[in-house]
Amino acid sequence: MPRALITGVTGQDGQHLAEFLNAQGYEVYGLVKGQNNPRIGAIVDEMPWLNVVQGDLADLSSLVTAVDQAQPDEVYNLGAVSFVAYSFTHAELTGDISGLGVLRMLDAIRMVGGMRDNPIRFYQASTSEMFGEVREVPQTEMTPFHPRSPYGCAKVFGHYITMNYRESYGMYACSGILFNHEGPRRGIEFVTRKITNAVARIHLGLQDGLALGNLEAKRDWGYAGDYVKAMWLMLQQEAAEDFVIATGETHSIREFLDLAFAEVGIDDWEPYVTQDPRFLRPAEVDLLIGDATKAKERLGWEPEVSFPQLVSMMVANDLDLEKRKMEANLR
Ligand code: NAP
Ligand code: F7E
Repeated sequence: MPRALITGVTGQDGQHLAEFLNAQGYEVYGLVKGQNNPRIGAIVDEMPWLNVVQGDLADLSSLVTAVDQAQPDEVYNLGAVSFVAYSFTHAELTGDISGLGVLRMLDAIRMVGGMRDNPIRFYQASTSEMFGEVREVPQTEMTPFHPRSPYGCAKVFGHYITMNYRESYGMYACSGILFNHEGPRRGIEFVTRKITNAVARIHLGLQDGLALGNLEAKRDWGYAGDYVKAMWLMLQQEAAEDFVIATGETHSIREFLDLAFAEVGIDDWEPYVTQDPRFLRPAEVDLLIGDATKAKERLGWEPEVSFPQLVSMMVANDLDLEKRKMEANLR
């Protein structure tokens, strides 16, 4: 039975990946930080087969212990401070966890893996945010980086240190440069889920409106369930390489609003949406669109969920959740 260790298992991708690997027959270990992390209960209820190990990307010794306990064949480093807006106000923390945390995990793997016959394979969660102020359209594995946030800068470090450990020590270490991917498990702080949650609540009479920042930004949005399969495929290749994972389509926040409000029969969302400068960023990433040709040709990977299907799935999920909360309150 192959064994995998996932950092960031309480996050959106960590949950999808844990389920995917469990279905593939893996023994799955999930790294959870914090003395009394409130999210442990929820994931253990949902995934009783998950082996929880303690560890923090800020603490090398805890990572060594976790890797030693799990003895994984594959490590997926998904743990990060991942909210771009938050990274501007918590730049040092972001650099420490999303940047140096990658180095610590690579070192933990070298220390524990160095004592084994079969090497540990490593996946790093790189991001389209590294392209930032884009130098070409669409973006490929060869597009130069120009990050626009402390988060993007930290991820560039993580990306290059992964490449450096591959080149220096012959490690099977690779990065997936993933464009935005969403779904019902997306955190409420991200714009897609913020919108679908608000649409559901407005429809049910629980909320009057929605305050957003820059409506003109464009993103290449895919479905998280499709993207975790690409992470796994990257670790099944003969040699470690980096891949862009994207849909190849880009849509503005306005287009997302069009589709989300249409799901509850509202054609004109303007009366419900206000623009609030609090949600603008000191520097913005205006346009992202990825070219995943390499992943299609070499990994045989294709996204399956379309943009309209993604929006529809997220609104339906939030309607269901909010209705269940209302029913529970009436009981
Ligand atoms: P997420 O939902 O924000 O999850 C982040 C995870 O990191 C959480 O489980 C969190 O645990 C964990 N974490 C935070 N600080 C930690 C620390 N000090 N030690 C150990 N774990 C820590 O993010 P996601 O959307 O699933 O994304 C997964 C990864 O892919 C992240 O690295 C993200 O930067 C990257 N990425 C995401 C996207 C996207 O569109 N989703 C695109 C490209 C790259 P707690 O909940 O306990 O804090
Ligand atoms: O913002 C604009 C905002 O926070 C998307 C992370 O997973 O994907 C994610 O980063 C866009 C930006 O995601 C609001 O200014 C407008 O232009 O949903 P987001 P993100 O910044 O693209 C990348 C690939 C990652 O790697 C990250 O970890 O939407 N926007 N109004 C808003 N954004 C938010 N959050 N809230 C608003 O009210």
